[in-house]
Amino acid sequence: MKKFCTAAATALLLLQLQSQGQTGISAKDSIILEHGAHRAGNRTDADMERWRSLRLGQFIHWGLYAIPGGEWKGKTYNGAAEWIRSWKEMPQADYDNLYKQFNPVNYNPEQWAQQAKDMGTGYMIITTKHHDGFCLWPSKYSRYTVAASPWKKDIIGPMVTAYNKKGIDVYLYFSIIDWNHPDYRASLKTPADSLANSRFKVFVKNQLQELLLKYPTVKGFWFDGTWDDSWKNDGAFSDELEQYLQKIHPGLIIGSRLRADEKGARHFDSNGHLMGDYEQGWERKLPEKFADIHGNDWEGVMTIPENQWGYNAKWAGHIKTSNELIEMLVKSTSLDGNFVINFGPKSDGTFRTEELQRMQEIGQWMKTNGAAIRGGGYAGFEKQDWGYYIRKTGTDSVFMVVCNVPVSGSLRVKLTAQTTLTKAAYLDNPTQPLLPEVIGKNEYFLHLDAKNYQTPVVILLQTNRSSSGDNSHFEKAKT
Ligand code: FHN
Repeated sequence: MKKFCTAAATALLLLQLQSQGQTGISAKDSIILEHGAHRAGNRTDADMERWRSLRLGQFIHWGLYAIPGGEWKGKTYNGAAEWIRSWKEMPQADYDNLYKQFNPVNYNPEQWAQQAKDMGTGYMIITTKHHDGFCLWPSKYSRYTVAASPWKKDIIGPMVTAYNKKGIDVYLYFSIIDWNHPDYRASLKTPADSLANSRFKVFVKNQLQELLLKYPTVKGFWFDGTWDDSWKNDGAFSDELEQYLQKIHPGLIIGSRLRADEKGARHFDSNGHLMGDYEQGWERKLPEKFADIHGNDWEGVMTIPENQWGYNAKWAGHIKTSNELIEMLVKSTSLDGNFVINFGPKSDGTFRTEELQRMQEIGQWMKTNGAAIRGGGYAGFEKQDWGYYIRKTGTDSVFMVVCNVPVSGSLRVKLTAQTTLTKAAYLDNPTQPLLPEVIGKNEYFLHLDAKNYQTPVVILLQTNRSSSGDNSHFEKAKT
């Protein structure tokens, strides 16, 4: 039977959430949760403001799975390369011995950081430990680490230093699932399982604390592998863990994948409120419209092929082009979200050609148009078929990112009531005239130059939000 909400603090939180329209659950139907959401609305501190402003991220999945690269003994694994250990054709003992071959002699963190910088990346996420349990840092709590490999050295430290030097923030991916750890249990069926799980929780906490102490400049954790029963049925622990980590590392950013509430609800608690600092459920998909994000900070993570995160020698199926990825970045920004593109380096420490090409092409576009992305967000205008509006947050400057140029070359610009257009200009060529045709009080046509656009074209609009609807400046300009 549901317990009805009586506690003053819970009621206050609920009222705040309801007034912000973040929940479809009325106060009457809300239940008391000890381990549900602890905050109404988004974080407003400087760390979170920065995360929100960066918009473009680079995800790197790197680990032992890069060695087989989706193949074992001449056979091709159809799943995601980083899951190959779970394939029946690959004996687990063979996988668990791959660390003896991990020797990325061409690993050059400074070059990686430069490439990421050139792509326009504001932050990066690196897999410190994926589901296989292999640690890319020399953890004192595990023997299954880089220290035991022929490479011997830390991978993470030099990466954090190199990226930070280029002004790129670093986030640490950490999988709770750990196939290598003797105490990891997906579910707890016996008292012995529960004992093992208790030891495992201490191990997890120790490793996370170790990572924060070793790499104090990191900005947050990116948790994964939190869907097993053993984890999601222990909301008290993940709650305590999140609070502990944010206490020892103030400002630390943690998405919604870490926690479950005491009823096993993940991401959103049983009252429908987001747990964690941003919504982390957008994996290989993006929200369609602004209403889908319910006012929450969010981040989408995307693979270049269909579903490969770690290195797979044979990419199959549709491989996203740079323009597709740019459009996803633009769409995410226009919906107040961050967009993170995944790369899976080879086992020698280099990137495949297709990935390098995308980094360069996206970088080229960002060099000219990055001003529309960084610090951009939802504009509040009705979406049009040509693409996406992005507002330079807190200003009257709005970018139009045109991803589909109509055959007519005419772009309808529809602003909200009381908003008029005062100026329109190409972002890459502000002196070239772009005179709006006034078709209504708050409606215009912009006529693009007839040319073959190879990448999304960006137009910067200056708007006046408290206007009387006077468009005479354009009429004058036309005569
Ligand atoms: O199983 C993993 C997968 O390998 C990859 O790491 C992605 C990244 O978001 N997360 C998991 C699936 O949700």
